[in-house]
Amino acid sequence: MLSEEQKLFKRDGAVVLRGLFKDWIDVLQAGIQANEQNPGQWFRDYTPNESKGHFWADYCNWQNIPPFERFIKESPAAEIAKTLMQSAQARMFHEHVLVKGPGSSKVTPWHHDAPYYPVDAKQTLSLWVPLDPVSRASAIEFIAGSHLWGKHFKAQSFNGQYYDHEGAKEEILPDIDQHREDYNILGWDLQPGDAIAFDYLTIHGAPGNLSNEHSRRAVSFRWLGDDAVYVNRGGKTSPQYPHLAERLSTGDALPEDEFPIIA
Ligand SMILES: O=C(O)CCC(=O)C(=O)O
Repeated sequence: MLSEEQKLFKRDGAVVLRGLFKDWIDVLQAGIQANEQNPGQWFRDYTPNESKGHFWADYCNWQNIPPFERFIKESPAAEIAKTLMQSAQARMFHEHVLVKGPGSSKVTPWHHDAPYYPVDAKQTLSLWVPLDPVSRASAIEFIAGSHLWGKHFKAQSFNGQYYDHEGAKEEILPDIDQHREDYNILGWDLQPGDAIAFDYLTIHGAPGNLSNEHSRRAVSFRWLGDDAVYVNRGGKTSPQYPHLAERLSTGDALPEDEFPIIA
């Protein structure tokens, strides 16, 4: 099962999974609603000055949001992550809610996630699960094969600020939008029930939400494989986990209570 998807995930660093989460849409919608009603400490509105079409995000709340906890522990997500990562186990890193309201013009800039995470692993997978139909024009996009470039581009927030990591000499990401024809850019029309699996090193970005009728709600569930360890990046990370920096050093195993092995 999933052998074709496994090949594409390995080759392209991103693959679409069709219809595997149809039974989980109501659960995840309830999770987003609960998150919005009771935001966590890292809640961000990226569009505070907009009167409409807000882009908000929050993360690391799944242990306080029962529908997210249910999805993580009971849906096929962990087994799928394990299979695609070709890992003996799948560990939960965190969930990330990303909601663009109807007509939101806020673009998610091109980036890859690994440089700002306080973890290191060869086997990594984010499962981006949309809860609304997403047209190709509004779709999150991926640069095929960019996870194999051997690059760690300088970490940048969704607002364009660079992270200041001690001793880091990372390159700046090239201007992809000016040279789209130079890249193999992947993106898909999506329906609720579909998902996209991608590697933490795969470069990705998303346009605004071109639909004026509905939001573009998504939850990205971040998974880690067998070799995952903690990394102190010598500066702020995203997520931040300040308590981990106090008790862990680079190369230490991740604490099981906070980052449990699910499958
Ligand atoms: O949903 C988006 O706009 C971006 C998602 C993303 O960057 C991620 O899941 O890592």
